Amino acid sequence: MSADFQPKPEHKFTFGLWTVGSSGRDQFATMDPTRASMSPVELVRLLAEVGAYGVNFHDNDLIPIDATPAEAEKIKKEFKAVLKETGLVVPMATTNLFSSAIFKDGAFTANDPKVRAYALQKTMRAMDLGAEFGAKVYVFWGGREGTESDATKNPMEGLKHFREALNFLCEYSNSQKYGFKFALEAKPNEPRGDIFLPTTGAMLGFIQTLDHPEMVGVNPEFAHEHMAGLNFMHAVAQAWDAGKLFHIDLNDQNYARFDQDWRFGQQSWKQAFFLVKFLEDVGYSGSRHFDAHAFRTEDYEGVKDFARGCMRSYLIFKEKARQFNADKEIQGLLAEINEGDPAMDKFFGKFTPEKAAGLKAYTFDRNAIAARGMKYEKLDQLLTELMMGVR
Ligand code: GCO
Ligand code: MN
Ligand code: MN
Repeated sequence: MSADFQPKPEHKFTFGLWTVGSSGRDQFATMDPTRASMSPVELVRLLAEVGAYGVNFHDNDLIPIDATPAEAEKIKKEFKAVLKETGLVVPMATTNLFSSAIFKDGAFTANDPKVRAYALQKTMRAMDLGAEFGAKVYVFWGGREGTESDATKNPMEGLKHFREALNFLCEYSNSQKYGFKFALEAKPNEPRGDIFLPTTGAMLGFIQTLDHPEMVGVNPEFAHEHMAGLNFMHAVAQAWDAGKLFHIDLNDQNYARFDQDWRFGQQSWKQAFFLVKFLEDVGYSGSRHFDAHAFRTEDYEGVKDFARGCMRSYLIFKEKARQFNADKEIQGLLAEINEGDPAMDKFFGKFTPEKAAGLKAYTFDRNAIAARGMKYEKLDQLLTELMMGVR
């Protein structure tokens, strides 16, 4: 048992520069920043101090959008040096296609072709930057791809433009031999009124319409599915089932609220537990990326508490999942619940006309079957007590 809950490189805990680097400004900019900005170099040192494995970035988290080539070179040199000094790696990179006002009507799906072309140019350059730092996963979060009024944009056009952009960028990655896997991140709304492809499930359907579906998977985010009132673990399971779980954004959020981006494990304990249990049970080996922010009440000591808390809670849930899998009473109940029925075996599996005829002719005692108590109350209470630490 790893009861010290200390993060280790094999846990693959990563943070974005924009997460621990958040200055505490809120979404509506109703309050000034509450923390002074830290440089990328300082943020990498902070992440190393708390025990993270890796750091991810948007192009402009590292290189300001208006930096001169000489400034960019200097920043890259310093960043490479601090990665070497600390041993942190860069598993994922992405593009900021949402901060500059040029993206007010979207990036790849903007109505203005100049904006769409600029978004492609910016992404190719950002892919070059990510590849230079060894990133293997490239995330696409289309925060501004959407509408406030459906009078303004035809969703069919939006999908077509998004598809063309991804097809182009897959070919670009191949032409440069970057070996990127693309991970599409869905969000239902914010900052747009409605964002195209609002859920992980929607992304999974869309991927099959691309020229290189094998290169493209998803980056589901806990908070985004919860904003839409959905079950995050179910979305992750569908992605895993499809072989498409290329990355994951962990954080926390009350259901059906605005984007909260809380510390992982802060609020939705059971959902977080089942998520961690799922990832560990199936053997997910990618990054556990925390896309969250410390409360704006915090100084940088509080930011460290936040980052440590994300990782520590993950490891505690992992330990609880191990206990769940080892608990005799729980496992006994599960075995009972999932008991097979040999008399039914002949009706399952591949279709044959005989099987269908046999099943159609069979008589079920519907009321007797329905009368069986499933013991789910007992099972769930056992889990609740295990999580509450009295088991
Ligand atoms: C959000 C998103 C972003 C993305 C990030 C990386 O709600 O703002 O989650 O944080 O994950 O842009 O693609
Ligand atoms: Mn988010
Ligand atoms: Mn995210």
